[in-house]
Amino acid sequence: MGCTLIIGNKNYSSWSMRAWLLLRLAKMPFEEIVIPLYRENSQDAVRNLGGETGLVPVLLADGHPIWDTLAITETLFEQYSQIWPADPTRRARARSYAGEVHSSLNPLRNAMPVNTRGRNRRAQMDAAVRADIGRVCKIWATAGRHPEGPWLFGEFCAADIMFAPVAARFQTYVVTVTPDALPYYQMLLDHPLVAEWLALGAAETDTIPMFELPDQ
Ligand SMILES: N[C@@H](CCC(=O)N[C@@H](CS)C(=O)NCC(=O)O)C(=O)O
Repeated sequence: MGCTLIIGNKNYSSWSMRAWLLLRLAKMPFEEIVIPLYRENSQDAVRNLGGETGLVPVLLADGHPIWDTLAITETLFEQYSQIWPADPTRRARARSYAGEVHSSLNPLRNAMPVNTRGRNRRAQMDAAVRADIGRVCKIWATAGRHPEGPWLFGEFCAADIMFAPVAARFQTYVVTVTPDALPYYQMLLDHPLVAEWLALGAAETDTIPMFELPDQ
């Protein structure tokens, strides 16, 4: 499969981060097109490349556009089975986590816009944001229960990737993670592919003012 990945600014785009990590995990060679986000013509530029919603990421697989992260995940799974756990019960649970991240955690997302190189930023913490943080920590605390490895389902897979930008948010906004979730949080930030993406984001010079919240 010939792959081109259309993504946004690495420092600011959580969904781009997930798709990029998925392709790297699948060891799928790909070309990258970066569209700086939140400019007047950003969405048109994405649409012109085949992304029908104007949002990133978009994977062009043999030229055919796939414009949603879960759809990209499932397409890659058809080629690279390690994207999801081999065991069907674990796989269903991993997909449930991924679905949860994809369709929920809105208070957390809104309070903490992704800014991977930001540090000591202040987020507005209300009960809904705290509940989201609690839910994430509860999931992270389950890591390491499988003999195949220390990740959520043993080996590093798409479920872990879904949480990588959440970990980056927690780092930016200095979120206190529960002690039982802390080892997984640190391990996720230190994963070589995650660290590579964060370094690439840190090297970008563009800024998007609405994602630059004040310091603590
Ligand atoms: N449901 C989409 C979400 C995509 C999305 O929200 N992308 C954001 C970047 S992280 C975007 O393109 N924002 C630009 C805009 O809203 O103009 C997916 O799963 O890929």
